[in-house]
Amino acid sequence: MRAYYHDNKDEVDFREEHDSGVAVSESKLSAIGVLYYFFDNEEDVNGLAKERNYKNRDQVVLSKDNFPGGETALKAKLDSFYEEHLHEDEEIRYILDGEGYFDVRDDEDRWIRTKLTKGDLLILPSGIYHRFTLSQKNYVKALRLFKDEPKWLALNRPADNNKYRQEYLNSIKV
Ligand code: KMT
Ligand code: NI
Repeated sequence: MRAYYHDNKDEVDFREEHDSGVAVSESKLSAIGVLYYFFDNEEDVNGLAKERNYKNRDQVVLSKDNFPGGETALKAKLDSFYEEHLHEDEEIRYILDGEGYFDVRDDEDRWIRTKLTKGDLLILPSGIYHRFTLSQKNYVKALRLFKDEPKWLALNRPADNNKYRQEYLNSIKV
């Protein structure tokens, strides 16, 4: 995992690195409720999931070559992941293969880009604004773990009055 401030120049291709050159530490991430782990095996992922009371999961493959519905469907999916949004539950993402970027908003509303590769695991708190994109490798295989039923609901920004958004903001106050 590598984390840094996004250069905010993504008019051309959001799958590029967009590294502003300013690195972001794991402790900065944890201060905004984003937790990072590295696990080289799924057993350890299962352990963490159990500890945090996760009950559901699925596996997602995003790839140009074998996405159901082909490239047009993949493009639509990726566009929706890249729309800034939040979820009402905490979620774990574990990269099994390939790579991708999770962008999360910091406490001053700046984009932090995290580049995740095989073995990287990120916990996103409920209520955080974020977005996802593939890198130029155009391939990721990931586990998505959910506390309860998989909630596909993505609330696009603005969702500022949402209860979980409010709770999130309170949780990161210093
Ligand atoms: C999300 O929450 O935005 C996602 O799960 C994106 C795809 S997971 C590789
Ligand atoms: Ni999301």
